Amino acid sequence: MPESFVQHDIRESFYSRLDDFVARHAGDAKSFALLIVNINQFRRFNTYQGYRLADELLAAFAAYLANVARPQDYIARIGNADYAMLLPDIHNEGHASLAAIKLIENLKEPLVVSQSPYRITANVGIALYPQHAEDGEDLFKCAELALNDSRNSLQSYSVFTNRQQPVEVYDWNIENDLQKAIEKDQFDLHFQPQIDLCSGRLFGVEALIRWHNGERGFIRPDVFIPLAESSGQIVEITQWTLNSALWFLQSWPRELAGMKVAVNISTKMLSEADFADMVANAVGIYGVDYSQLTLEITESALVEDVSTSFRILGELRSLGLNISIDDFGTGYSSMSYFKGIPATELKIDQSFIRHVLDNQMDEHIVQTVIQLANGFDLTVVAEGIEDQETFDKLNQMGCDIAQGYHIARPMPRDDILHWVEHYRATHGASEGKIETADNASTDAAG
Ligand code: G
Ligand code: G
Ligand code: MN
Repeated sequence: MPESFVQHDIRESFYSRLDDFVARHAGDAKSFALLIVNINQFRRFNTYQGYRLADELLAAFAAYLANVARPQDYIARIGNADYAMLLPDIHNEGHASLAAIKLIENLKEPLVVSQSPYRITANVGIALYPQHAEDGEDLFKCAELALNDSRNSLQSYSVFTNRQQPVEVYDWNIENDLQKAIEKDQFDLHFQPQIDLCSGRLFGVEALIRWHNGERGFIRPDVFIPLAESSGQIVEITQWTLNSALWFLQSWPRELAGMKVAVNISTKMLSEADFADMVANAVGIYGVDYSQLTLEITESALVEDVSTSFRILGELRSLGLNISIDDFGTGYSSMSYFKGIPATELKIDQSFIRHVLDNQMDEHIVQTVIQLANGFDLTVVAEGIEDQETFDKLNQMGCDIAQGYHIARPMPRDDILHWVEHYRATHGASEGKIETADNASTDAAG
């Protein structure tokens, strides 16, 4: 039996094998690599396809690893969706990276499970003996840190570097804590107002998720959303966000009825077959009007898989929902998409708004996007407005809606209700000038 035959080892026997490897390589300047390979979305596969198929997937994956490995490599399953590989005679990072690239590239061919093809992706963390650590336990830690780094940075593999060490978040089982956050209700929505540039009327609010973890304090969504995306937990989080936003909408005081709430929707949700049903169900439960809910999808998500995203968004659009293209200008979408874009709104990315006063190129881009939006009958929103001059400039350029710290920061539910009350009482007299004195309310995570 070649060593690369996959042993469904418990962790302990892997650790002793790792120690053997270290003992065998100690002193004679020979090096080897430890790779930890994690199957993405395995938990979801288990949930949706059932454990029988999941077990077959594991068997197919193990066979796959054995097939790409050399005879002298050792492979073991060390966790639910984790495999470790010990690769002798790997002398440097480049050599180890090549092994990881080979493994990842060949996975582009779908695995056949129960006669059906399944596309599997994996992340790989790499550590080298003796360069990164001189004992098994530390080497294992380095490979785990590299694996986390690869997931956080959305790269398919990562080689351990010292910079991965001090950052606490790498050393943290964030998935576990995310699960607890869902169960223990640690998420909160903050709301940032959007106003009509021309009339000054309140247009709606954007809901932004906040996570307060008891031990680690506030964790930014740009840290945990990508992790939730790769673990599959994004589905539950999106469900939570939609429900909370709709609950908020339904609880508006009567005079605010008709206000819109915008929810950010992760790219990953567009590949959920039942996403449109999920949204329709949630709207049904709260009895709000479809036209009061806006789904914000980043432009880059939209162009990743145009036919799928257009189809799903078209479905949602036909229900009467608003679809906003977020971070517009950063996704390199082709002008030809505009003919069929199932959207109602464009949000010009903050990076263009920031320099609209002092950079002519950005001014041109903003003006072009406004014209484009007008031509296709889309509402155009500028986000990231931080001063009155920018606000005035955008108004003069014909932009419809404004959002940004200059108007107000995202704030908790009770604060936004007060803010809106105050705003409505005063904005009539302010003639397009935004009063900033009263909206000092700060966003805890912002
Ligand atoms: O609030 P700000 O730091 O708050 O948000 C950072 C990023 O996180 C933005 O890109 C924003 O779109 C995204 N984001 C905020 N709330 C949510 C949410 O509920 N779901 C998803 N998918 N992304 C969110
Ligand atoms: O990707 P998306 O457009 O959803 O991101 C919204 C993000 O922009 C949130 O993190 C929100 O807190 C932030 N934001 C909102 N207004 C401003 C602003 O005026 N300036 C800056 N720097 N960030 C802002
Ligand atoms: Mn947004």
